[in-house]
Amino acid sequence: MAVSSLEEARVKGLPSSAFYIADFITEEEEQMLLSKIATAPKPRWKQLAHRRIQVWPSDLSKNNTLLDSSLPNWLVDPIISRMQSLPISTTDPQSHIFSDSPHGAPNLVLINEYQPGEGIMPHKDGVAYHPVVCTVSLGSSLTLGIHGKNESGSTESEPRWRILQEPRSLLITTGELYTDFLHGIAEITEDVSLSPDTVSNWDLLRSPDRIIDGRHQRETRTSLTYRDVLKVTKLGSKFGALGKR
Ligand SMILES: O=C(O)CCC(=O)C(=O)O
Repeated sequence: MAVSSLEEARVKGLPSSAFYIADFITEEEEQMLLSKIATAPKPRWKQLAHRRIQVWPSDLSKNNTLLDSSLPNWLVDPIISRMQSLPISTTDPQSHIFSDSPHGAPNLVLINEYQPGEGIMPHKDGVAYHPVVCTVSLGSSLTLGIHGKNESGSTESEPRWRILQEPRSLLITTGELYTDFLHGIAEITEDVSLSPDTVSNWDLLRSPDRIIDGRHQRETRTSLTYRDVLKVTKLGSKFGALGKR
């Protein structure tokens, strides 16, 4: 990780705020994570129409509540520890991206796996979470589209901005980008028309030279999205209350 504060990783030209760090994890760490994901028990995978997912430590209940439980170590170290050691600005070395979140750290990890041609419709992440999303990408690059709404209130079909997420990178979205805009991944096998003019984080990429004629052919891409769920319930406290009757 070559930056000493998030400020150095800010994606310019976007609504506030996005940060992109190309080499957030090493190749060995990427392989470790891919192998943990691949060897997770089969029922962990949920097959959706256009991707498959794992949710750690568990799905949210209907009212957006997480059952209190720790994340496995391989999802904490190195990723969460590294996020927490990265100051937002060097003038305040104690502050990090989850300093102001209710639990001071993410407590939910959603793992998405996309084959070429798969994606996710433009959406907002909603009110269940503190408005910070940290996404670590594994395996392949693809672009995340940032969409606005048109005058009639419907989602714009074409993204206003695109962010290229390389393997081993960290992308953080927060603020207006979280609350006012939608994000999605187009269901295509190749990202095209990639250039400094069309990719918001071009100057922060590790390997812009791997994009030939503005094109990038997708391979299997896995993402780990880290969030802090606002409502957490302890099962133990419920049993405790019953026990006292
Ligand atoms: O895979 C990604 O980078 C995006 C995932 C996403 O938008 C979501 O989980 O809500």
